[in-house]
Amino acid sequence: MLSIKIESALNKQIAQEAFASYYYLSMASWCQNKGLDGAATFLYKQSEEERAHMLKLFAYINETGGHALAPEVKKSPDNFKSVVDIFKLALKQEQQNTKSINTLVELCLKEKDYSTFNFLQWYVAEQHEEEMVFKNILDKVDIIGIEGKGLYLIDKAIAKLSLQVEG
Ligand code: OFO
Repeated sequence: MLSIKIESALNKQIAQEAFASYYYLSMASWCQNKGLDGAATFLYKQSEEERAHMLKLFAYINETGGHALAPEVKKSPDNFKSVVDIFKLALKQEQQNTKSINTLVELCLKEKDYSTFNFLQWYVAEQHEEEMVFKNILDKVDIIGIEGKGLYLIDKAIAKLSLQVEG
């Protein structure tokens, strides 16, 4: 049985995952508009994954005696400076979500809710994985650069990544 405190913290996390899903959707759409199909495919997939993370929370809360609530989602920006800017913002978004998950984990320990603590370990691992993927993309951007054919090559490399990433 979830305590009110943990239930409400998990519902806040639902809003975080929903925001991440819409944020990536907005980034994907921008990339598609610019003809960056590899980055668009990757980000659409990432958006789906964030939605799946949100639904996993819905299931857990409702299975544990709580009530999962559909969140109010803050508006995502529609425009971005560049694809590099997008991946920098995406990494920042992941780092913020890692902080949010860590705060939740700490709360579970404080409240002695070991079941939710255990449930959240999946998210801890997932955040590690996602931060790594976005850092990896930014490293590629640093190495290849976006001049000349660089942007095309980076888009191709990101397209390849979207075939590998599961979450
Ligand atoms: Fe939900 O995994 Fe990233 O944010």
